[in-house]
Parts: sequence; C-alpha cells; structure tokens
Amino acid sequence: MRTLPNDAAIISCAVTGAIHVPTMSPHLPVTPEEIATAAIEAAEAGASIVHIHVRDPETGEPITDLDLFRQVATRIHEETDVIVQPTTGGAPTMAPEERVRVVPELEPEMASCNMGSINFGLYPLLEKYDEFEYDWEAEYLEGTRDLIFRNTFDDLESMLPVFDEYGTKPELECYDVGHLYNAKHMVDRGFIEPPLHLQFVLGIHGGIGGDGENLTHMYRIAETLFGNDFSFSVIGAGRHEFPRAVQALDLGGHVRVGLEDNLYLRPGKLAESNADLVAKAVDLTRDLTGRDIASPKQVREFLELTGKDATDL
Ligand code: KMH
Ligand code: ZN
Repeated sequence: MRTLPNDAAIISCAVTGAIHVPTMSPHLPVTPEEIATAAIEAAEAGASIVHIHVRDPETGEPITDLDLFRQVATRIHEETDVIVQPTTGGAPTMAPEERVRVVPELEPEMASCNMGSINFGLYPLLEKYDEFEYDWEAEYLEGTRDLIFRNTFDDLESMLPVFDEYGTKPELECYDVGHLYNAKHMVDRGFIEPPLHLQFVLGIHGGIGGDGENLTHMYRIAETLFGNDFSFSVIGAGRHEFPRAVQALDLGGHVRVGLEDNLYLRPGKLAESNADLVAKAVDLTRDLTGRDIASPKQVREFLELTGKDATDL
C-alpha cells in the first residue's frame, strides 16, 4: 500500500450528501452558502478534501444543479486551499449521465466515482421519525425500497473517460468486495490509471456491513489485487463512523467523516457542525495513532492531482 512520506493521514469531510434529510438534523447544510461555509470550516478543522453534493436551497432535496455546484465550489476554492471533490454519485435516484456532468463543468482535481451497482436502502430510517418537515422526505426515503443505485460496467465505461479527459482523479467508492474486483477490471482495461485511491464504504443498507472484519477483508483483498499501487480511505456509515475510522488509521489508511455519512458526534448527541466531526477525527488520529494530519499540498502530491489552477473555478 502507498503511504505519504511522513505517514500522515488524509481526513476528508463529506458535508451534506444525499442520504440524510433536513428533518433528521437542523445542522445539515442545505443552501449553497451553508454548504460552502461547512466545507470551509471543515478545512480549517483539518480536512484536506471536502466532498460536495448540492441540495435545493428551498427544500433541501438532493439535486444536480450545476450552477449550485459552481457557487459552492468557487467560494471554497477562493477561501481555502482544500481539495474540492464533487460527487458523481449524486443521489441513488439520479442517472449516471446526469451525475457525471459536474466533471466537465468544474474540471475538478478529484471527484468520487462509484464502482458498482447496489441496493441503497434508506427506508429503514423512516421508522425513527414520526413526521417530516418537507413533503418530499418520506417519499424519497420510501422510494429506496425499490431502487438500484446504478453503476453498471457500461456506465463506468462512459463515466471514467470523462474523468480522464478533464484530468480529474477518481476516488473509487467501493460498497462491497465485488466493487474492488470491478475496479481491478477497469484498471486492467486501462480505464483507471494508478495511483489508485479507494474508498471502502461500510454500513450502507445494501452494501457490505459496518463490522470491523469487513474492513479488514476489504483491505486484504485490495492488497491482493493492487499490491503497492493503492491507498484507501474508509467511510463507516452512521454509528460505524468513528470505530471504522480508528481501525482504518491503525491499518495505515485514511478517513472520511461528515454529516453525509453520520449525524452524531457521539451516541445520542447530534453533531452541531461538520467541523466538530473533523476535529474529533483529528484528535483520534493524533491521540490514538500518533500520525500527522496531511495538508492539501501533501495530498495533491501524494495523489498526483493536477492542482487548483487546473480546475475551471
Ligand atoms: N454516499 C456515500 C455512501 C458519492 O457521492 O459519489 C458515498 C458517496 C458517494 O459519497
Ligand atoms: Zn457523496
């Protein structure tokens, strides 16, 4: 596995996403101003990558509005040195060709790229809430009972060349072990260039579970498939966020936190900001592992990113 020269840990922050709905937390950023502010605060707290989705500013519904992406990304770009990583996962309800449009629009240094199709069940969250603030929320969650988050081989063959054309590094989101084999297949066929940066996503209902054994297994299989040519970061969804973060750090990997993946700072206590989640990840990294926190500059060198100036921001 590849490591940074000083074994520093990369902390990413996913500030809003498309999993949670506004009823679930008053702290979920919704407007472009809120999303950009959350990302800037996360960078100040120690994140070197901020992962961005956008939402309808009036209702909080996940959308793929390119003007909103541009507003958010431009402000972050102007006010910080952090790596702006837009999603091409969007929401499970969106088609791949719609989701990838953010890459030609912003020419970002990096963007997420989802390595396979899964059920993406958000409907179990319905049980936790008696009523919802906005009409779309319950229907959105219920709709995932009969929904496939689509990333077929044909979709990957269409999306990955777009990353290549605009010099955008794909962060390879793997929700199950099979997705690692999909990634290997696309590498072997020349659709993905090393160095690979994988994201192991654990605990999505429809993907691999959040148990620690699964993380160890994904790491071992990645080593088998990619040898020394990869690095990895980990998302533990919901209550799995910090236990899997600590395990990932201990394995020499990197971590993602943020309100996209988890709303709680600790059991029963909502996180009041993305920055609070980043600060906790920073403390755990330093206190439990003694590893340094990677700066955006170090991450750009490590992942061989094109740099801020190469973006269209
Ligand atoms: N929603 C997360 C489970 C993406 O946006 O492309 C993974 C993710 C994927 O952030
Ligand atoms: Zn995302």
